[in-house]
Amino acid sequence: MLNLNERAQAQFEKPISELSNAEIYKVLLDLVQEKTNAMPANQGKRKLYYISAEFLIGKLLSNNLLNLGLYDEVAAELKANGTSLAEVEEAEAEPSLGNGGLGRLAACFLDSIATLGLNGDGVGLNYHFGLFRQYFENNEQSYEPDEWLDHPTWLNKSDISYQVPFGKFTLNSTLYEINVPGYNQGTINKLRLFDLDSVNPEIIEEGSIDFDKTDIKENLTLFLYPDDSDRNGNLLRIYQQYFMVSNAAQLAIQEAIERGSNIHDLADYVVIQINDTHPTFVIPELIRLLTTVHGIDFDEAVEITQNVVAFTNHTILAEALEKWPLSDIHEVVPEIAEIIVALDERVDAAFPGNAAVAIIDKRDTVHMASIAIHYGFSINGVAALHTEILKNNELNHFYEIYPEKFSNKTNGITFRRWLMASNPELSQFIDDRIGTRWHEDADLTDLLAFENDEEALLDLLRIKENNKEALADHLHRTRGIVIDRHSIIDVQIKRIHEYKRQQMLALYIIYKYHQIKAGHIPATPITIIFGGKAAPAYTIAKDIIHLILALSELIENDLDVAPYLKVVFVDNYNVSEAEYLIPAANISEQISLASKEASGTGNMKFMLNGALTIMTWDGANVEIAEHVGEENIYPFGKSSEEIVDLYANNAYDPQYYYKQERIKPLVDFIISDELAAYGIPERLHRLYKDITNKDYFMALIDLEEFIDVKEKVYSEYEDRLDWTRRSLINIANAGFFSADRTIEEYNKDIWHLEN
Ligand code: GPU
Repeated sequence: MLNLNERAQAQFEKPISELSNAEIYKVLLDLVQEKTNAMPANQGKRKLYYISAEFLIGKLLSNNLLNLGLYDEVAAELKANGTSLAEVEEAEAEPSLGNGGLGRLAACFLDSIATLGLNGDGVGLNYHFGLFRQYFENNEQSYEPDEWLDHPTWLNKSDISYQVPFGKFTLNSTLYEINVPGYNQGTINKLRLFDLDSVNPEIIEEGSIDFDKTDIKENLTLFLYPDDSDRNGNLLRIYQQYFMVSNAAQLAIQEAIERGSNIHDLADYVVIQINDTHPTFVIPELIRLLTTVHGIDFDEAVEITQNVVAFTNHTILAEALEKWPLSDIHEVVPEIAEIIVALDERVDAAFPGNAAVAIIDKRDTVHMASIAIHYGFSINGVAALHTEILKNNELNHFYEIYPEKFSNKTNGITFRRWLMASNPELSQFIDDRIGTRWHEDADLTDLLAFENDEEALLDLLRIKENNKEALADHLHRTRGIVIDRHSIIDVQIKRIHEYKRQQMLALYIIYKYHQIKAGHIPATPITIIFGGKAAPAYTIAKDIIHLILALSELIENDLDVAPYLKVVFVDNYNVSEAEYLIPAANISEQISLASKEASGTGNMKFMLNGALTIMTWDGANVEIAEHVGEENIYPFGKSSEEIVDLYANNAYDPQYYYKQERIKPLVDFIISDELAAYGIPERLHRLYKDITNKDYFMALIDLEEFIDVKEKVYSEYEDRLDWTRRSLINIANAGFFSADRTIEEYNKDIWHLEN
């Protein structure tokens, strides 16, 4: 017995039934912290440091209770006292430490690393306000600081602190830690977040997320990805990155020495995985520490570092492959700039004339991925197709030199959060049919035996209906949004970016709107839900949000259409919103331009929760299709080879597609008078011009096929039992996409941690 009432009395002098959600949350937070603080850390000679600019961990209460085996008991005690975990969790603030798939992947990985009993911690920064809190005003995206630290958190302040020597001053760090208990493991790892005491929220301008970018001592850990569209923004990002990795490197070396390393053998004690290029400065920083603090000569320091660092690439988008002017790095940390110059000279000597693999280019720009590939021992992509594109196209020049460094690690998701905690009814359905072994091995294929079991299918259908009901209640309670709980729930949730093609779905909405106007009424009403943030400096992405919000309002006000079609844009989309949306979805939109989405992980979460996927041949969608079979998924669109060729030959012409009979009216509608009543002409005209003249991410190229496949999907939804049968097949084949499988592969091929 946990005796929550005794704890409530001791803490608040009241029984549970008289406490607010925030008070009950505090009782449970303290209970879990007591337990995990007392648990031993995973052990092992070699330790992994997973360094990442983001950790999108989500709320932790349910997940921690689940992993500690306390979930059912707490749920029962709360129920006996007239409340529930879902209600209590409303009082928990979601940590604002991440932004997208890369950050969520890091969070799933921490859960799996702990669950597999491996010795590995996450290392990052403790952002006080995260990216930003998104809200909508006049159908536009607006910003406010996300004040998650104002609420009780899972952070433990440690007594670990390091000095980080920038060129012009030195800063002292403070380390905060969050316990990461594995599922049924009895041990913990940690997420270690560095901060500094001098950070000052007062410098943020009232009612905005703007602040003085030059005031490093006060701004360093205020925000994740501060605007870098000017030089001061660039410098701030370099300050942040160096602060993160200098702390991480000092921590890793100190702990290795404590475990017995003599530094020469550091690689036997430490492996560092860098999550994309943001932590790449850890390479010159290790070399700096080894040479200046630990007395190792330069050549050996390079060799040691090379055996410690491994790199994961998450994108082929040029804009996301980080490059910094050497002069900026020199301004922030001259010593690191000098080491980079020395590393570049070695590359030059080894591969004379091979400009494609240079670290510093002719314009004195430093290519971070080049440092990571030359001076790390491993580079991996995040889905099979993505890794092939890296090897054959994007990073081909490196692949030619170092074929042995390349490997694929298809992403995965933790089933603890994305099924057991967020969809307890489905989880119970599975337990009742195939037992609980899948909790350990993620193998759900025994469910296939129920493919034609009508009772099971009806049960599954009922669970989806319940989750839709819960979503409808949630949207109503939190935002006053009313959706038809019996409508088809069709969802696209992810960062807003042209390559993900939210604008293509918006064009389909225009198509459907006109169809309904013309009297083609859908058999079942349709609710299309978007969620996601646009980078504040990304104008077209903000224009796309505006288009969708304007369309949503137009349709809402059109009494001919509103009963059959609703468009919802969920503001401030985050992990907690995803936990409502994904279990409720019938349709998963995975419609990126082929070759551009490195993997996707939302696609896996929808599949696991029984949504059917509309997909392009991109990222991990390709592997999802292989696992579920093409009868159980809806592919469309050009192949990645075709797209790669079009770019190589500069051969895409949006005008050609724009002029097609079915497409032109849809695109023209963006600048119609009807829509203008809800829109801002400047934004809509800019978007129209972009789509018709540039359309860099080719929204028009697949649009006709997309319309056809969407019509097919909606019509096939009408056979509920067959739809649910295919939903079951999707769930049954999701096992491959468990992050435990991914982490086992990382460990076997890259990390070699014992357990
Ligand atoms: N991704 Br690079 C991000 O979320 N942020 C980034 O800065 C970069 C990549 C995503 C990819 O877009 C997505 O395809 C992938 O599934 C995810 O990383 C995790 O690998």
